[in-house]
Amino acid sequence: MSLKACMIIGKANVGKTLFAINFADYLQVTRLEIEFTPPGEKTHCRSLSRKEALQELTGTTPHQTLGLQCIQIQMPGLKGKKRFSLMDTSGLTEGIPDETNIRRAMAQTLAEVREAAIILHMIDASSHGKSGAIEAMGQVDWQVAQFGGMRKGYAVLANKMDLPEAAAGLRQIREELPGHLVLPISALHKTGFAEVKQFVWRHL
Ligand SMILES: Nc1nc2c(ncn2[C@@H]2O[C@H](COP(=O)(O)OP(=O)(O)OP(=O)(O)O)[C@@H](O)[C@H]2O)c(=O)[nH]1
Ligand SMILES: [Mg+2]
Repeated sequence: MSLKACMIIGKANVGKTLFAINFADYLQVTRLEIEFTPPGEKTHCRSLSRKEALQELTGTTPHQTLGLQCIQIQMPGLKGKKRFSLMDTSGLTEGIPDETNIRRAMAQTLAEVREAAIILHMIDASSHGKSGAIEAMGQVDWQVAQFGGMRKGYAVLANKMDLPEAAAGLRQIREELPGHLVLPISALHKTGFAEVKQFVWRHL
């Protein structure tokens, strides 16, 4: 039986990969055994230290991740351990991207959504609040929320809460997505992780 998947989904550059690496670290994974599945290709495994993973897999340019990257996790809790696969995915864009590789990776991400036991929908709260004026939430985030909201294991992660613009962004996200669980976090500083862990634990 394959492990239940906890999928991290969201637009490019919101911090999905940094979160996956740092959340694994928070859950006491010392070395990352990552299964890489580029779209249309076979899965291959690599073993990386946290430092190597941060250097190689995260970055400031959008679309750094172009495929599925699964980290197997044994989550320690009060009542023993629970195993699951933490699935990092390729970033989504508004509209259909021109580049074939990004298009294929996005299709691969969307195909996985149905299978996932848990969906962590990440939004960059700092860029969400930047405009000052009420800027309508993009179509992509809106649609992910509509789909995700029909299921139990769905939560929004409002990321980059360490940045000054993020407080306004968080308020805006909560206004735009009423009725959804929104957890504020900083993937960089590992804040809000206890709440995310609790949510994941409950839905496995
Ligand atoms: N200040 C701050 N920066 C962050 C945080 N999370 C991510 N970043 C930065 O945002 C950038 C993108 O992070 P990634 O984790 O590569 O983003 P991603 O969502 O995986 O991006 P794609 O793979 O391109 O879709 C990097 O420069 C990170 O250091 C955060 O909580 N706070
Ligand atoms: Mg990434």
